[in-house]
Amino acid sequence: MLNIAVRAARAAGDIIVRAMDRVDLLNITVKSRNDFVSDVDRQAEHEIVNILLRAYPSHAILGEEHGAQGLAQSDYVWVIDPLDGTTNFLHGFPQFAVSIALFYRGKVERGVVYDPVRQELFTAERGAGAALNNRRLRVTKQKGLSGALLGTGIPFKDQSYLDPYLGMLKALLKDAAGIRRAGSAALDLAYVAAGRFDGFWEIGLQKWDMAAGVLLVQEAGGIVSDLEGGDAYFETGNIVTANPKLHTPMLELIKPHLTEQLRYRGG
Ligand code: 2AM
Ligand code: CA
Repeated sequence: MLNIAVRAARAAGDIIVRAMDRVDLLNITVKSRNDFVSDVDRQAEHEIVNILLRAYPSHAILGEEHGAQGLAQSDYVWVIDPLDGTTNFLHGFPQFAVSIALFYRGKVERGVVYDPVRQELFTAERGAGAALNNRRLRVTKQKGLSGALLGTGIPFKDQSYLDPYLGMLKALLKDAAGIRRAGSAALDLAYVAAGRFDGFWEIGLQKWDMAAGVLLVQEAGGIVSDLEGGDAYFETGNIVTANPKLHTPMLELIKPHLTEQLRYRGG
């Protein structure tokens, strides 16, 4: 199943790369405020869905552009972001990726994040580790925030998150060596798995932005949680992730800035 996911991710990557130098000719639709989708997102997802369903006709699909299909009929669900970092892509800023995850009975079992510009293929299989171009990945051993390089995403959609977010940013900035906002959550998570980032946090993500990256981090020995340290990151869309030594210090600095809206109220 990982091989099929890799084949689909590479095929989507080819479509994206071919379109890179003619972005100005693309048909771009605004889905909602600051949310863009292009023909490339749609074509790439179409290709991924075709490859997956040809191999596994009974599996369900949840895609950023495609929507949900067959969720009630199958224990297997493919969660797809055909182009994570669409805004970057549309600006020719070379930081975007294809993200494909396979859930079995609600748990992520396989994950692929593919950066078609650098041709970096990040793969993870539950219990079998994470890899970059077939080389085993491990999170960093960075102990505290001092000297740490963190990734983040700035809330772009729901402005009510902005003030609490800026409080967190300020608190984490004080000690960290640096904070980067690169624009693709899937790649940010892959970078935590690869030890390029010591940690990463973001508010307001979708399941398809995170699913494959979450498994990459976990299989590389990292910790993934929601803003309160619980495991409701898919439900809330809010995620804090780091190596095991840095995760708690990050949560401690985030906690004072939580608002009611940012707390998990589900069961
Ligand atoms: P996307 O490009 O696939 O939408 C950037 O902060 C991260 O948030 C990216 O992974 C981006 O994925 C995701 N994201 C989700 N919703 C978004 C939106 N409405 N606008 C911009 N980025 C969004
Ligand atoms: Ca996305």
